Amino acid sequence: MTTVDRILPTEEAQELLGLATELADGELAPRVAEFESRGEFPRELLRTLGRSGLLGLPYPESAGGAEQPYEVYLQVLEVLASRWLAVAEAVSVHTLACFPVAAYGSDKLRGMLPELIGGELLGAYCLSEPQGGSDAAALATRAVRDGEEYVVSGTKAWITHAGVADFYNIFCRTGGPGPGGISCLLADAATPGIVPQAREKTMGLRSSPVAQIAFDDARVPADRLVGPEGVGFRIAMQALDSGRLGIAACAVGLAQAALDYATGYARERNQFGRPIIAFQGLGFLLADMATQVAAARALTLAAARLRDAGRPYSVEAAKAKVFATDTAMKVTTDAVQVLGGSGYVADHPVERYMREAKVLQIVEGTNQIQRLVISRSLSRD
Ligand code: COS
Repeated sequence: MTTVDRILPTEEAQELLGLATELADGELAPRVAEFESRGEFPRELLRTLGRSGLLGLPYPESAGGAEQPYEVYLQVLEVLASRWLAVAEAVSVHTLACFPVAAYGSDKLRGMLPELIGGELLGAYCLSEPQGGSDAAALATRAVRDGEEYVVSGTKAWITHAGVADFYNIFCRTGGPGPGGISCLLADAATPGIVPQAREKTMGLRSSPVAQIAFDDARVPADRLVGPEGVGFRIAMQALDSGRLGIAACAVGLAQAALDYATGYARERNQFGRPIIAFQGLGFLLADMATQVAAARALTLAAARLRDAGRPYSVEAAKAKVFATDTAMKVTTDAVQVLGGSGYVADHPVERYMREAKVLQIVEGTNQIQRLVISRSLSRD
């Protein structure tokens, strides 16, 4: 395992990263292969991370978080992702799901934050729909006010933590068409009429449940409206700006794991009387992989520092997400190549890494959508 040379801003951050590494090595690494092959969600492990304070890292201490800069949170995510991507993704999705209430919730809703991010509960984020993925502003799930409740009907798609989450952020239409008619509701998962469907059979991340959720006239109390009516799209986009950095960090961790494994293999494996890393064809391939991982990490942390400084960072988050996830796809594919036939079978984890990398180019905005965000910014002053 290569040691990544990190500069962390405080001793506390150093300790947090040490704790995350300990948990990643002691709790995640020994279980990942078995849980992935069984397709079992490690709910108890998420509780362990929560009790260790790793489920609310960027949120204020008053809200039950650890008040860490994003720069630190992302490096923790990276370490978790290098051992078990689905667990790191779960932490990232939960952090995303806490954003709407933390940033836009009423005093009453914000009062729930210690419970939401304290570690016992798990959140999910319901934006995509069967007919509206990239075009998020076209979403059709409706919420109609009826007295002190909203009645929600429609279907959400590709929901990570469907069926295992304790609370859902639901982006739904309370007004007319377009982004201005969208609102955000925070619903308890146990609300009657919220019905998770059968799990999708995914290419990778099999321990992470993903499914559609049907909303069959689910009644959500009106005081669970997050922010005013009509600002839901803005909330969703801002949450995704942060979430995309989380996905970028997951990609860096996965790519680092693939690089480490392929390097170890290339040093041990002998052909023609010497380790295969001594052949320039493979040595240079590994050199490019190492350079790409370092560049992806640097870009991701640079965007995080902008966020930490309170500066606009949407476009930089999109660049980080594109670069880091494309890098993860390339580096994991090359890692399989380094192992040759052994890379193509499940005896070695690079086969899983390559399957897992693919989804990172798709979730929280496809890489085509990230390029749209970047190119639009280039066409403006
Ligand atoms: N932060 C804050 N506000 C934002 C924003 C952001 N990052 N992005 C857009 N907005 C605001 C705009 O400022 C605009 O507000 P006004 O109407 O007040 O001017 C409004 O939202 C609409 O923005 P825009 O016109 O850019 O919306 P589009 O319909 O063109 O959609 C994209 C923009 C394509 C970027 C958006 O739909 C998107 O990100 N799609 C991908 C969805 C996604 O990531 N899904 C994954 C779900 S989680 S797995």
